[in-house]
Amino acid sequence: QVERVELDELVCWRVRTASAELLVAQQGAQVLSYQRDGEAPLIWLSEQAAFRKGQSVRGGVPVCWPWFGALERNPQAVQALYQGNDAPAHGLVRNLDWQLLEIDTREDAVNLQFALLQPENGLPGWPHHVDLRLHIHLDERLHLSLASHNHGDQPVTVGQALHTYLAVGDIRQARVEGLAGVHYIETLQDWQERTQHGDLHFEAETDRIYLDLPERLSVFDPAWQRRIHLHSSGSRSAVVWNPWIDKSQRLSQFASDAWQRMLCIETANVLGDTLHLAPGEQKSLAVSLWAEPL
Ligand code: TA6
Repeated sequence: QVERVELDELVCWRVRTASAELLVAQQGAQVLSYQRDGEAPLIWLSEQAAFRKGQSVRGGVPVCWPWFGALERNPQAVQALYQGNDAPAHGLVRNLDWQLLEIDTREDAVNLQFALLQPENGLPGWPHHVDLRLHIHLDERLHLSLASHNHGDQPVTVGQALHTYLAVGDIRQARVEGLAGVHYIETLQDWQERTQHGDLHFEAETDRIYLDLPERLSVFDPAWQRRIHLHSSGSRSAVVWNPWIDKSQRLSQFASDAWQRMLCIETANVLGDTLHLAPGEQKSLAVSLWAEPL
């Protein structure tokens, strides 16, 4: 079933199925946590998470839209649509109050539909009429789908990402599989373009944008004796991020050793893979997440 709960300043919804629990904040339609009974959590939430209006909660799946990261790192077509002054990191919608439009519960599945129905004149500094909906479908997997619907009379170009914080037993033992041969942008080395050789393992801060991705990736998580699977659609790019020690201590809501237990794999439309919507057009960015024991 679905229950409304308040965590500090935020209205949240706790979802129970026969075998799993999910927590989502109405602010930003941000999934906060997800765990199947008897298993390790799949989605990571910071032990120091703060639930404040207007502030992104550290962890879960923040929605980055209508740009990813720093606006000036986005293609010109994305930058041109914003006329505001200070462009916040990761766009304009993750700290806004969305609406829960629909709850549909069945014995072993739940559907939630959140929406950010913008006024005709769009968002502050972003005067374009595009409606956003986040569809959460929970069965034996977690399915997230972000639909953008252009109700304006002009085409728009959007950068976006489902900024998924996965929980892992120990990042130093983890491996991301499925990236061999894939090109990526090394954002920590002047955004140089490189090619991935073999599985990705972690021994320092990692912040890479992978391009021309396959639809399926997996995370070998031996510390928790499992493999996490991600199956995306509507996306050919993804950001892989772990802050490691120093960066995590410069970020909000990050306990000193928490970097060891999280890994962001962010299903995205960024750089050459940005989203183009003609007037009237709707497109979705989606990812399905599940884990299997080794
Ligand atoms: O997705 C990686 C990233 O862009 C990192 O560079 C870091 O900034 C992270 O997102 C978190 O950003 P936030 O604004 O949520 O603290």
